[in-house]
Amino acid sequence: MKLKWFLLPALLIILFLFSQCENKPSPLDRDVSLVDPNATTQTRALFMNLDHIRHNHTLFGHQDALAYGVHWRNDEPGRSDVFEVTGSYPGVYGWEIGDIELGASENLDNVNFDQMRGWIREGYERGGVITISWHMNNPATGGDAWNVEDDHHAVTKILHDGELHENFKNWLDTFVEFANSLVAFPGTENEHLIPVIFRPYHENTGSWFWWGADHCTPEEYKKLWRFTVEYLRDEKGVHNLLWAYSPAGNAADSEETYFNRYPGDDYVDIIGFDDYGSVRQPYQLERFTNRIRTIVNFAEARNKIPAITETGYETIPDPQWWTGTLLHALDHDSTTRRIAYVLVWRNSNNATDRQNHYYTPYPGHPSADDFIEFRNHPLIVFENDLSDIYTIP
Ligand code: BMA
Repeated sequence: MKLKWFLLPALLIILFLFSQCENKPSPLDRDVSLVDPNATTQTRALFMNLDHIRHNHTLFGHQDALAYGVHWRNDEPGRSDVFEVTGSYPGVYGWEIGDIELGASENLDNVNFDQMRGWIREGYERGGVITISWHMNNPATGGDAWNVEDDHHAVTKILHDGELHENFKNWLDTFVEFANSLVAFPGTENEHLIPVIFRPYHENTGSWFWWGADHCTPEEYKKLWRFTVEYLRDEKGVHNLLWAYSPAGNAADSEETYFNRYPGDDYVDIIGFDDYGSVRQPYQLERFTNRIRTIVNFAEARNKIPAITETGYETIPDPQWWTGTLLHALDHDSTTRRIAYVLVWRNSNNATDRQNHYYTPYPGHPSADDFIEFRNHPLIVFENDLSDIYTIP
């Protein structure tokens, strides 16, 4: 059949419109400016997708989820208290590398680093998000992260004292090696480094860690953070990190406290806070919701991602805590609903570790039913609900 002459322009217009459709940028394909302009594709995708998902959902995270639970430890692959209660793993996995700087084979909670690497890969390959904290030992005293008596000005020393500075760089190198060893789908075409939300020097507005408020000036803290970013990113070429700043809860009560020690927009991707105080009895829920709102606003004003980087109610003595307190706050209003994720702390093993130090239920725990209800709420996302967040659409 011959094309009628008057159909030709229409055909050209249709072809033109099609070509425009193909070139139209996806809503996620915007210019995000990360701490690391050379971040890997998956790291960039993680940021963009979290930033997208958070408008409708909040991811749920658990520290050390795959390593041990209240009544089991290390022995059975696939176990997780969260999974055993809800039928899904958490959407976010928190891991802790304290003691890696000593060359130890296990972290300060006796989690073996080789196994941790395996669990990180397992959670990531199922589509979960990985975040790492570091209770680094005190580099000036050799004591642990909480060793702050007789102030030793560790931050000043590692920044300015030649020998300690070199030692500190060696400590950072242990993390460089670990970050570079987090490889997904090894040996396949899709082999790549696992993106990590890295959360060093946390709760810095309190004074219980050597990097805390009473032990260094705001300028020294910022210098420490920026040095760490620049050393890892520029000197060591680590490009699979998003950087999370997570001061203690009360820092989220005012702009002045939050930003007093903030290292700067060029050095932070995730704007977080750790809050245990306001989510346990006597509840201070208004304060907690205000803090979430404040963090969301701080993050959105800077094109960052807001998160509750740590929270929880130890042993969850309130059987309705998940929906009555946590969900109540997360789902409070259109602003609180835009927080990207919430991570609760670890389920310490009762027999071999600290007793009564756990933050999610295990099967049979009085808050288990309420935890299932929390998990089923449309706002809340566990690993089963996650679609691919490591591809830029
Ligand atoms: C703390 C407690 C400690 C633990 C540390 C690092 O909050 O859980 O028992 O050693 O975190 O994971």
